[in-house]
Amino acid sequence: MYEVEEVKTTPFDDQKPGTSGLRKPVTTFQKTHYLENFIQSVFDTMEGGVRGKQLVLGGDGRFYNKRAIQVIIKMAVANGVARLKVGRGGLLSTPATSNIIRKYSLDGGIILSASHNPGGPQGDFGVKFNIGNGGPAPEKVTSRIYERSLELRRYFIARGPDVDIERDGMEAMIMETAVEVIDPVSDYADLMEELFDFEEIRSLLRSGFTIRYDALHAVTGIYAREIFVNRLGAPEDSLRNCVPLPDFGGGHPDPNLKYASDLVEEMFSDNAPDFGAASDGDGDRNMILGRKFFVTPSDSLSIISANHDCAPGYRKGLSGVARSMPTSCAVDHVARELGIPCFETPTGWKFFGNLLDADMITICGEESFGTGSNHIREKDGIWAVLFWMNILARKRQPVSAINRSHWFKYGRNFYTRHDFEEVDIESADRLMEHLERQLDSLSGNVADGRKIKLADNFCYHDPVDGSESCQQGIRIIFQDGSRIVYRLSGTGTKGATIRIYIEGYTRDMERMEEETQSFLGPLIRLSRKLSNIQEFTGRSEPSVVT
Ligand code: VG1
Ligand code: CO
Repeated sequence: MYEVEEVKTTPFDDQKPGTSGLRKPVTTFQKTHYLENFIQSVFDTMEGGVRGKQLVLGGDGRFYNKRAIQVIIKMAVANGVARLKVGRGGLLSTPATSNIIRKYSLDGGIILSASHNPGGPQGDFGVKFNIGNGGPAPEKVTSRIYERSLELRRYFIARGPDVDIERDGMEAMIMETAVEVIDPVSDYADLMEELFDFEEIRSLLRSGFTIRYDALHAVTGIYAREIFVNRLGAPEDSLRNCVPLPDFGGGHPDPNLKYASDLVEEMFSDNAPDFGAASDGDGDRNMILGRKFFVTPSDSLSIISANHDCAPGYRKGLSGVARSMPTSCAVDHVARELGIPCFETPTGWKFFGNLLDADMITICGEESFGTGSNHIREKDGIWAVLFWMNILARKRQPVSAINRSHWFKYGRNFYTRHDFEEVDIESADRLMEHLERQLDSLSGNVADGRKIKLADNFCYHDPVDGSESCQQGIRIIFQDGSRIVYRLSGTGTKGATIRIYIEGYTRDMERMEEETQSFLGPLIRLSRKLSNIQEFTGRSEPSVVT
């Protein structure tokens, strides 16, 4: 019924994976051979060859997901993959995929997602490749894939009928490949039950504690229903937008103050629930809200780390923690108190992989609404939500009270990120060069009355494999602990996005409750001045402030 065809193709020159996989407009992926070329490049560069390997395949359900799933199944068959597990309906969140790879000792996985980017025919699509530890392919692997894509002249695909992926339990032997359709939720939900005290959370919910979870019409809807409603007993109306849609209902599936505005509005209203949360397209990001209270992702990482012993899975203690460089230094204070190391890595989850594998860290996170631990090798939205619920079930205090007492103990790291999106690429490059040129003169100098301790372009030396990743962002660190960081996004698909991260620290009780943008006002103005952003880009204000 199926026949392998070798298809002649010509290479594309733009298949270089960014911060998190290959991300392009859907229309690019729809070009003849585009998806196929990239997948064949992934297969061709797998260590020891792809023949006989066991892989998992799923996606966040966005437009083109189902089409791409069929293409990849047929390419896996043609390339002699031994076993391919496919999420039912083509669905699998990024964290669930990571778990499947680890639980079943697979060789890797393919996740079809452009994460928080909008979907639909005019939206974005993406392909992420994860390796045998369950984590995103490290740079040495993604560069191999890219190099291969530049010389690819043929790919293999099986011609034959589409595979029915709508029923789990289905298993078919297609040529030499066992194609198995799996329930995308149950293994993941089981893992969560091992890590957190579900009984305690159930009792919190029974006590009248109310929650609202917004899946933003993306993949976590199916996980949220099983975990929060079926297993934890939360009422049905705890769920918002929990049916995955190919266009995410027209929105950005990005859990932040701008794109999850309906949830934010509800959480800041007078009859707000006690706890609110949201996740992104592929389920690896999270936003945590209390009644009339927003927890910054950097604070969330710090609070989870400080309260790790609330969750049964972490009572043995933490071996260390890590944060991406632009993430606020809040967790550093917790690490110091716990007497454990704190690592600083470049942006992107792939940089945590080695530290997790070597058990040098247990919990890690990024300012971009990503938190996770050694339970898998991806950031994990629902995990973070459950961690918070477990802390709340233990402490029986409002989210705001937990966050405030954390500030009183460790001091507060005020933090904001200003994104200038869809900027002309050349102007963005020129702005970065302009900053780079100033670095020497800034170091040791004073800007706006603040002494600069260090100004550099961040270079990471991986302590596990000795690899070096430089040019990871310009950072200006002041004597008083404040920081300004500049970098260009590696996930956008339209022009360039300049991200400016601004952080200030205080232990002054009088200033703890100040509004973030006003506390950081002088630093924000300085960040604009040093970069000359208005002149380079013509923009005076950012498009997104988080
Ligand atoms: C952004 C975030 C980064 C995150 C990455 C992938 O990258 O800043 O922290 O790891 O997205 O997240 P960039 O290069 O645009 O700043 V996801 O949820 O897309 O897998
Ligand atoms: Co994501």
